[in-house]
Amino acid sequence: MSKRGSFIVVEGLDRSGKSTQTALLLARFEAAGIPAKLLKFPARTTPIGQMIDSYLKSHSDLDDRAIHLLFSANRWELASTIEHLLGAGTAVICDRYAFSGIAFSASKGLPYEWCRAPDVSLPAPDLALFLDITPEAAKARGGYGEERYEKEEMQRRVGEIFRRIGQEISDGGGEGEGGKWVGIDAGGEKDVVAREVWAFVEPLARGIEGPLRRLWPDKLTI
Ligand code: Z5A
Ligand code: MG
Repeated sequence: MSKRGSFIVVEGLDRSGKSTQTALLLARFEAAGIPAKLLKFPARTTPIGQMIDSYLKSHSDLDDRAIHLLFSANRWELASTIEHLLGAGTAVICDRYAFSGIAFSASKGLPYEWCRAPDVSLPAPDLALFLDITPEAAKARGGYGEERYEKEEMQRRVGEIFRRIGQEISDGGGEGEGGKWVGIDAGGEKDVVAREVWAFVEPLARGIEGPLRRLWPDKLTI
């Protein structure tokens, strides 16, 4: 039976190096001759993504719940693309995913369970890598940008919720909760972090035999 592609998600705080590391990871796949596609959330070019982009740049205002649902809808509009790519044997690398959705909205005060609900049943990554960095070290990388959420106090709360998500996934053994969650020290040099990322990804890189799982299927009740 031919293998499906592996689904790798990279999460982390602002300036932790997600975009840097996902680009390096894509290059690793390409160098190894393994088909791979890099996606980024929010995907700002779709119609929903454009609304999100406008909100993040403070060109428009939205209710906290409305923007949360748009972030989730932005993932759902690409869910079938992810499935098709994986089914065709292409690895999918995501720069942020549903875990960012929960972490950022819950840190604004929305209930955690409510934040998770719209992402229940999305394609689950086989591996989620959390790039861990102190807000101080992140700030030293050129400071936060001008977009919403790019404030130190917000980033601290976001970090706490990411850790809760990771703990729950690890406590559940990863089964059905979206594969394995791994924290990586992202404070080192780019190539040092890249080597550590590859050490976790390499065993999955050439594909996976099991079926694609869904995020939090036990939360799906009829
Ligand atoms: N958001 C949400 O609320 N709900 C959701 O569902 C989703 C997202 C999906 C925009 O996301 C906002 O959307 C984000 C979360 C929210 N808000 N915040 N904050 P985004 O992904 O577009 O966010 P961003 O602003 O583009 O993040 P970022 O700044 O791109 O961070 P990064 O990708 O982790 O970092 P980087 O671009 O790779 O690196 C940043 C700088 O550090 C750059 O100059 C690098 O050259 C440098 N760098 C990278 N690695 C290193 C190392 N190892 N050493 C030294 N310097 C380094
Ligand atoms: Mg980025």
